[in-house]
Amino acid sequence: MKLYNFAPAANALRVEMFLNEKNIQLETVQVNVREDEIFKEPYNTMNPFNCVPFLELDDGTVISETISICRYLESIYPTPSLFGENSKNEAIIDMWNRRIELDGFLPLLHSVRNKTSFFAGKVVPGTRNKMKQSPELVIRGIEMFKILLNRINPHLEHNQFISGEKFSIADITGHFMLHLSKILKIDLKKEYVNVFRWQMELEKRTSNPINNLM
Ligand SMILES: N[C@@H](CCC(=O)N[C@@H](CS)C(=O)NCC(=O)O)C(=O)O
Repeated sequence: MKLYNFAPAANALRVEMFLNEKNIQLETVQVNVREDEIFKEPYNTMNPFNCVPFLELDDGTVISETISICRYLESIYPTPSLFGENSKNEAIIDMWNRRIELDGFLPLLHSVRNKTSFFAGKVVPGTRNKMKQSPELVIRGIEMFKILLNRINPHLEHNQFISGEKFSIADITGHFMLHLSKILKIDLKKEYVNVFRWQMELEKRTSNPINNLM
């Protein structure tokens, strides 16, 4: 099994944090998406969605999508469990992961891609075209994130982690959502104290791969 990744990319780092939490070592190939290697062969054929991360199994099957890769690895390396240990926990963790990913991580990802000049010509992940960056999408992404913040801030007053007492895949998604909010210079400390406390806790984890990038 081989993981195709690119260390600085947010989704690549999500998988890396998952591997660190489980202490899994995988053979990894760095695909430099910044230099468009992802559009060259064999990568273009392996993942025609032209994104990292993706996982190649020994029989040649390719699995892409961050959460799908992590789910597959969880089934092979079940402990510590990051997707839940029983039907109820699994559903609750999945619920939180979806809320964080759909209502926070993705809106902010689009804010960053529509704002930073680095992403001009690449506003949709895995594409190179003339689609224009849209300042309205930057604002909309931040507004959507704030709706989520207003919902999770009270929840985090009584819950150490987003899905309860145990760290899970939903916290990994949350960590990278909050990382994107830092890139956009959104201040959480004053208005969203519980989210800020959660952010500090996630940043301190030894599995946090962002610590190794600095
Ligand atoms: N839906 C995919 C998205 C993956 C994705 O957006 N990957 C980005 C890096 S964070 C990428 O490879 N972008 C390549 C590019 O736009 O050039 C997932 O969840 O894994």
